[in-house]
Amino acid sequence: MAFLIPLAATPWGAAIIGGTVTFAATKIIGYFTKPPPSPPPPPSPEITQQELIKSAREKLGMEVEKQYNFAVCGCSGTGKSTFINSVRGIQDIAYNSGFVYAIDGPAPTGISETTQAPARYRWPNNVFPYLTIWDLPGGNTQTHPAETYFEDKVLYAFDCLLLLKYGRFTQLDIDIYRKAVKCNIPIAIVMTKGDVDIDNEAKLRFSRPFRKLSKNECKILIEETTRKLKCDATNELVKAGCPEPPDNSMFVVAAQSYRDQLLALLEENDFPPLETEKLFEACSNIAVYRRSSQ
Ligand SMILES: Nc1nc2c(ncn2[C@@H]2O[C@H](COP(=O)(O)OP(=O)(O)O)[C@@H](O)[C@H]2O)c(=O)[nH]1
Ligand SMILES: [Mg+2]
Repeated sequence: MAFLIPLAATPWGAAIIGGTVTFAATKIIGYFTKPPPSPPPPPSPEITQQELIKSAREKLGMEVEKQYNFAVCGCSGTGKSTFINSVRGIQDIAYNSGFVYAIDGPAPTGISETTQAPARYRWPNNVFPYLTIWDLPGGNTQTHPAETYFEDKVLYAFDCLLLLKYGRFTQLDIDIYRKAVKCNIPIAIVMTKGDVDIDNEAKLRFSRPFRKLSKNECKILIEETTRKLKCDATNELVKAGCPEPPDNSMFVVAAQSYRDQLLALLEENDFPPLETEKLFEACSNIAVYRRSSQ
């Protein structure tokens, strides 16, 4: 698990393939209870580790020596804020003028992207005291220009990028992917709202919604739709001239179902969380592995 960079681009790919970073899910809870042993490695020979630390601090107020940091990026409406709430077991709240930000509180959904700044969140009850997850604004706007997005948001200083996608990749998504691969920054391609795609597919193929299918029909439909979504994403990236993403760097998720499962609200006939937990495990594995193996 956790091979989030095409192997040709990583000097430590072989070690990962050897299985040294495949940990049991239950161990993740122990990962982020200690500060990282070292800062993230520099992304290129032109940027030193000290410069990385300084840029992260100056541009985002991000202390990379004290915390692991995951970035959730992708264009507006892909479900970034919902995902960030869901993995922390927090209910969504619609943005309104009375909203008060709290680091362990909800990321508001439906916020106007043009006014949004990168926002950091932690887990409630200090579950992961040394992990911060960042809600990044969608780019390609006057405030967040696409050309310099990767550098402006210091994406090379994060432990892992989660590139959320619903529908087609935007040019900015493709640029982020390309730069992440070039700089050896772990990047996961996350296809959100899997429940919507799979339900649509159920109606198309069976003229019935997903919840009306048999267990076996559900299983087959999930497998085939997941495969198709990953195949489409791969084709899009390759067509755009990017390296082919490894299969285990792509995840189809249903974040709201994952939250329901965490909160013991998921019922037998509800839509399953798909690969949400697998994604979180993979990001955690790679983050800890990179910081420990310098
Ligand atoms: N069905 C479904 N809808 C989702 C899911 N995740 C997000 N959404 C919906 O997608 C819309 C945009 O979500 P939001 O988190 O605000 O997107 P953001 O702009 O990327 O932060 C909201 O109406 C969410 O309720 C999901 O897993 N399944
Ligand atoms: Mg949002």
